[in-house]
Amino acid sequence: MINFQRTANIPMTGLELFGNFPVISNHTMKKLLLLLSLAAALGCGNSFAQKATGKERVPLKHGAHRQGKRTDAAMQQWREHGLGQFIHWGVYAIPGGHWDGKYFGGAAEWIRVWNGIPKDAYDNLYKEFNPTDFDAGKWAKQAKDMGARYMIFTTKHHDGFCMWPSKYTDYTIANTPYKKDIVKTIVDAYTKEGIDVHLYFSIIDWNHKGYSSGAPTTDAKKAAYEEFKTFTRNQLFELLEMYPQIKGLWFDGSWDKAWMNEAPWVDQLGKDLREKHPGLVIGSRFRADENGKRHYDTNGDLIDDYDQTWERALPDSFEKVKDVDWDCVMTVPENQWGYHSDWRTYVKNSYDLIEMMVQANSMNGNFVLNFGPDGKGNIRPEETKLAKEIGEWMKVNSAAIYGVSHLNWKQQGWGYFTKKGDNIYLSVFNKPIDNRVKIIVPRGQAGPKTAKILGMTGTLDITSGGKNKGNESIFYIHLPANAKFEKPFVIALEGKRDKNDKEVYDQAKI
Ligand code: JFZ
Repeated sequence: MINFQRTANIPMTGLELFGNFPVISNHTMKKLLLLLSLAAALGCGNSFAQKATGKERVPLKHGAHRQGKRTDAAMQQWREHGLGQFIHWGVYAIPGGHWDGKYFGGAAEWIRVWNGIPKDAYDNLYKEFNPTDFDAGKWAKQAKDMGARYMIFTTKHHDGFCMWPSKYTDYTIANTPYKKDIVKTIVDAYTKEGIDVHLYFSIIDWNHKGYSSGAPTTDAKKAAYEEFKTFTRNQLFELLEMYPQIKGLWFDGSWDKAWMNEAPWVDQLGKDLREKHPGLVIGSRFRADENGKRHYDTNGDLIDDYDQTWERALPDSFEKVKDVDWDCVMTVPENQWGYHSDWRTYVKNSYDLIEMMVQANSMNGNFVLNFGPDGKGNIRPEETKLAKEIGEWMKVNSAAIYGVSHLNWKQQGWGYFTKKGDNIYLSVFNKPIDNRVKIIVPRGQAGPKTAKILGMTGTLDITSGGKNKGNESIFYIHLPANAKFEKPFVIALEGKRDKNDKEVYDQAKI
């Protein structure tokens, strides 16, 4: 059966299949038809299942190059990270959302597009960039203490300023008063702490004369764009050459029409980068297919290694996750990535963020929290406080985050499930008023043998609530009535109940 499924999985329509058999006997034809209808009826294999629902797969040259998740060790490592840190740092940290005393309400790293600021003034800011307080070791230590297992650093944002001494432009850190290679310092310090580094790279570059946001129209613009493509390619290879320890590239800006029109070229670039750097992890925000479809190609398959669409947002149910790897990148205020000295929208607290982290991991996603250091190289006190509080939580509860995956038990109002091997974690954000944490175990599955709260000694009583109409087993895990919970906490369920475990049926206590 499995073998049959594999053969049937080759994406061919019935017509194409017959086209491959120029001489076909009646007998063979009947056999083939039988096979085809069988496959369709059983819903085996993608092409057939989709045909049965009326959707034809379109042959694509530059769509997804794989169906299903990557299975190699490098990707497995990425998948298990659970928590990451994003750092947006560049010359935009100097104005920090203000120019000439005026407040810019948009994302601070976008200030250059603001009408209130002359472009050439912005483009000369780098001459003042001198972050004398920058201490990569301190940042890396803080990230480690927060529990981050990977980090993403902005090598070049949309403004085009390079935080490494690129030999392909003068608009780099080498020509600031600071001079030193910031990317190298970051890569070394984080790698030393055992944190994987991924490099953010914007394919939008407002500083390059050949860059075009729309499809270039004139011959001169087309030629200039060709130069920009070569420049971009050179810079990417330069980054891999200079920082061979990095694990992935986090692309941004690929919504640009000019870039989207270059599907074959970008596809080849991706292949070459992967060849140069085996194991390289690249998300879905890198390239479009030949029909301009981004993230998911024309056939609905994920482009590249993980879904990058969850930016400042989380899926509200596991059904929204299309059985792919994904990350959620999150800002502390509503939408500020680079340093803004005056946050005026709601600022998330550590419980908001811990809940989002758990939520993401309960649906197989990694959670990545953004930091925007200031122009001198300091991480602001608000972010330091959050990192500390998340870290304190992680010290006790990280088992519910690292290497976990989705558990298909019915979600209850108290919080979220994650699982690792046979262990099940219940991250409780809303403590039930009667101190009973309810779980509904699917039909045919055993309930838990033991329950304990991470960071506390002793086990919790588990009582049975019998079976419901759907033959699912209900259990109540009893919280110690006198325990004070000041933070979200995690209950770990271990082992499986067997026939000899006496069921004590719970009586409502209120
Ligand atoms: C982009 C950048 O423009 C922004 O400055 C920041 O670096 C962020 C991480 O990425 O912003 C986006 C990208 C994608 C969407 C929205 C903002 N999107 O898909 O909705």
